[in-house]
Amino acid sequence: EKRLEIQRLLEPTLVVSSSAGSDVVKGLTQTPKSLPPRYFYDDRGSELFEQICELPEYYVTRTETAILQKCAKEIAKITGDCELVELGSGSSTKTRIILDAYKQLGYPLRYLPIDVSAGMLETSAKQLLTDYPSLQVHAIAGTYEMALAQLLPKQLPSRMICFIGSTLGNLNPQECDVFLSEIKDALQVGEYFLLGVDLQKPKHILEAAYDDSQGVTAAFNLNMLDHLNRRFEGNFDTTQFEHLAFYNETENQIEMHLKSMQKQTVELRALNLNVHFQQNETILTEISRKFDINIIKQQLAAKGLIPLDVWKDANQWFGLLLCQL
Ligand code: AVI
Repeated sequence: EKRLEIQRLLEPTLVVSSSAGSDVVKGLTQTPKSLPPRYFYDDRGSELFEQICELPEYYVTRTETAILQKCAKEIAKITGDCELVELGSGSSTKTRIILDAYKQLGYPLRYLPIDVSAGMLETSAKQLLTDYPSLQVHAIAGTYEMALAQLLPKQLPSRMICFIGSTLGNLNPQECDVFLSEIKDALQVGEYFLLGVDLQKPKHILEAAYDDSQGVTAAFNLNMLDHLNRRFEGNFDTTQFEHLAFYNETENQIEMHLKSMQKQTVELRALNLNVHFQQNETILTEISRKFDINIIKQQLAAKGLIPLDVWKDANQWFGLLLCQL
């Protein structure tokens, strides 16, 4: 019997439909300029993100991993036999901790990873199949909205949607609200939502995490321009842009920008678009919100996603919430 299925909801290369890239046009023609963070994650960007996760300054992955190691078994006991849907699965490294917990309790393993990087999705799915001989994987290459709207009926008694790594922080408050509604709509009553959120902490720790000394985060940020060049026949010159990251204490969010080092015009041929930049003009490429655990609990509860348990590290830098609809 077949243990791996890959469903592709995204066009693999260049623009094919007229709506592809409309978010890029919108972001680059408004003031101030911005780009959707999902354009970080082509195959190269996903690799760079994996490197970020290993950086000494990037405490996020390490902290969440330690929390998962402590509570995964408890999570598996609470949910019982259930299949795991993961949004933004990437390399699925942390997911292994969760899979191990279900395996130890003797539950069958069924995993539905969802990611925009098809390359990363396929590589990690194949690796998982080798390491977990009884695992079934149904991988979906697509955006969260597409994938959540098309989830197949579950094959195990329950289902848990995992959204770990604090990717929720990359959505603005309005997008966050829409996203939580989509989660709610994708779940049936009694099913689970596991959410990892990065919490507020001193500015110098946050700024170091998003502007590391080895320049990996800078390369990750600049790779978005290379990705747009490939995808939309663009001519961004990445040596003419600079990585910028700072903590906005009013909004409780890291902001990452790309700053134009000179006055210049960039063309994206496939989008029929010319973009003018003033010297020092920036493109906002990402916000990374840092949460207050009580506020996020209330927002989840307001959607009917009832927080059952919260786990934190000793520093209270990161929170993991298990919710039930
Ligand atoms: C994926 N996401 C949660 C990361 C973050 O920390 O906001 C993306 C990232 N950007 C720069 N470094 C990491």
